[in-house]
Amino acid sequence: MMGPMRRDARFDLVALGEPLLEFNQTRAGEAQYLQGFGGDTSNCIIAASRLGASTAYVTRLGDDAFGRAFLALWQRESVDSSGVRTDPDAPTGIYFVTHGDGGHEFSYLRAGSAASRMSPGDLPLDVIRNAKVLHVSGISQAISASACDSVFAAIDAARAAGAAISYDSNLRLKLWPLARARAVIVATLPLADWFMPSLEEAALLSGASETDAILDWCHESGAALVALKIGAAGVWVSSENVREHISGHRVDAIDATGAGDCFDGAFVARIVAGDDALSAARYANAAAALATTGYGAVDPLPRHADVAAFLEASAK
Ligand code: KDG
Repeated sequence: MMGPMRRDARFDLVALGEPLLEFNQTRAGEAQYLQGFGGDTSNCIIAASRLGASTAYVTRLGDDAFGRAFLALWQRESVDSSGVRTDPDAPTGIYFVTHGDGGHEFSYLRAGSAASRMSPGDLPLDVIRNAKVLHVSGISQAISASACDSVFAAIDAARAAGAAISYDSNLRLKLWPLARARAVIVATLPLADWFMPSLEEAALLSGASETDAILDWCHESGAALVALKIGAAGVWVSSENVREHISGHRVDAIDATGAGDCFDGAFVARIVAGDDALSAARYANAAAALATTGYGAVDPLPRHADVAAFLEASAK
């Protein structure tokens, strides 16, 4: 347990999921890997914290060097970890990122990890109920049945305490088959205030290929506000009243790992700061572009001054 527990104020954002130690290939085809940090919800919470939100993370770590490295990381990044449990009997998960013609690919060593042993009975409800926004993902739900149950229990507790829910489907077909993923994700959509899938995964989930049909499917499935992330081409924002495309920014992209998570954290940080959905998405779109300009999921996550300067320069 590290980091001060804020009892005086609610956390802007609490995220729940699995952190993974990252080994990121430095050059396609070569066997050199840079060690970093990943895990979609951990990336998201660090992005939000760097951009000025007050944050906390909920997970289970192994009682190992990698788990301790994460606790130190969150402390450096001002992410409260009083809701992080240590599991003496299971390891912290890891993943490798390799790069090829088709972009980046993830290979996991996470089966049986500490985070996959999360269960509704040992959730830190005090932290979850203290959130203005709870962020969860399809990966948090895919890693095990008890983690999936934990996500739904956390959503219930957060909503009952008045929190908004932010949700990224982050579809990983290495973790669960499409039919099960779709069933769980569709059950989650009506509970979420903001749904932030990538175009590729929303196409797979919906079975549609046109953007409008994909967005319609999201709303028909219960999503109130959708930010559909389309990589270098930017993002679509869609709700009952709005359907607008925000163009991508031209940057020298090195590694897109974690860019979608950065979008999520930036979007929520700006909404909590008072932006409307379109302004928050414009900001998050810029933050996510900057996140692609360095290696790894966490290192290149920008700070507010970086995003503000980038937005100002791109407005000229
Ligand atoms: O979005 C980036 C994440 O996918 C990466 O950090 C690893 O969380 C991860 C996963 O399970 O794919």
